[in-house]
Amino acid sequence: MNIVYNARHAAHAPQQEFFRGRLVPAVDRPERAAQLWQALQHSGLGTERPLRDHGLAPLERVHSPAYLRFLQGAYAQWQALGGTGEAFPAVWPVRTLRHDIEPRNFSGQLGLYSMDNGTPLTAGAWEAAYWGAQAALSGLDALAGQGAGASAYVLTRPPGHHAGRDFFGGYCFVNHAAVAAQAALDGGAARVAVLDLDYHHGNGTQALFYDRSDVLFVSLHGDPLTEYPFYLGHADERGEGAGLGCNLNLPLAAGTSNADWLVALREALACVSAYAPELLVVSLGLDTSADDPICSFSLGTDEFTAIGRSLAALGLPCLLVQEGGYAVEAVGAHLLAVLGGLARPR
Ligand code: OKP
Ligand code: ZN
Repeated sequence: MNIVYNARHAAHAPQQEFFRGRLVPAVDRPERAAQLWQALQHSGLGTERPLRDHGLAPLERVHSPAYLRFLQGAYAQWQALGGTGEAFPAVWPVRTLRHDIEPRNFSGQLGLYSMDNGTPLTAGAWEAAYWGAQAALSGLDALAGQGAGASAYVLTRPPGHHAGRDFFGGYCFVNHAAVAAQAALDGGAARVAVLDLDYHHGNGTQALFYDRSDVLFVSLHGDPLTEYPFYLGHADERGEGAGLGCNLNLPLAAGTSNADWLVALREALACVSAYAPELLVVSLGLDTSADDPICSFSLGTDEFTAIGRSLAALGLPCLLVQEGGYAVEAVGAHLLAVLGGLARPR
């Protein structure tokens, strides 16, 4: 098991986020990645691989240049206006409003390039997210030449799967899994599958590849009728144009039993297998656990182990990228269960 750790995740240390119109303690805190890293170090499960800088070009294959330019300078703009602490958007160009002109006003830009006010823009958000993408790319490098059963785990935060071509949201700024999937294609792969196991639907990843046949996106998640991100992730989203049939959403009601979750996992894996990708990227959210503070599935050690074992059974090169998982005291054990199942399938 190859492991790449983005230690610069800690540059993004939000204090607060909005929840139901009030500022509450931030959920995506550095402590959760520190716990994951600590668990890994005591596990003997993997070999750390170097974090290499691949520059901006692979990010530009997924995100718009204007968005990346905005993200890099956003906090400095906020400070120049006298802003302190985290910046939060407050106005958005919804239906009937224009997206084709970037406002000169910072609040206008912040709304243009975001999907919610639940994502604190900190001084270090860009640094953490940029190096998260570099970590995912480094994980991909580690897999090169290692053959079919090889796997790599990328430890980073903030998560990435809600970030779209030109917007942040859902704690995400750069879509690390999408950057890695696109880089694999650019490196010569014909087909890449992305399996999103986070509690929340990966709207950013889905949208990035929705009209393409070279990326299969399969996701198990809380039903958007009641769960964030609310506006994408329904079962009738099957892809469009050349991508028709290359998108599979398996929304599950909040409170879904572990048995039903595992049935959905089996369907997702069958879909991945049938697609015969050259690489599987897993958006590994651990916020599906029973003890997660903001989610409503009930997975435990047995189910996390089953995830690892079933991934191993696919026999595909597998790049796991960390997404959510907010039960700070428990996430380490959940991660080790997945990676243990993957390393020791029987
Ligand atoms: C990110 B990932 C709390 C409201 C919910 C969005 C949750 C983002 C989850 N302020 N905020 O998919 O784990
Ligand atoms: Zn999540």
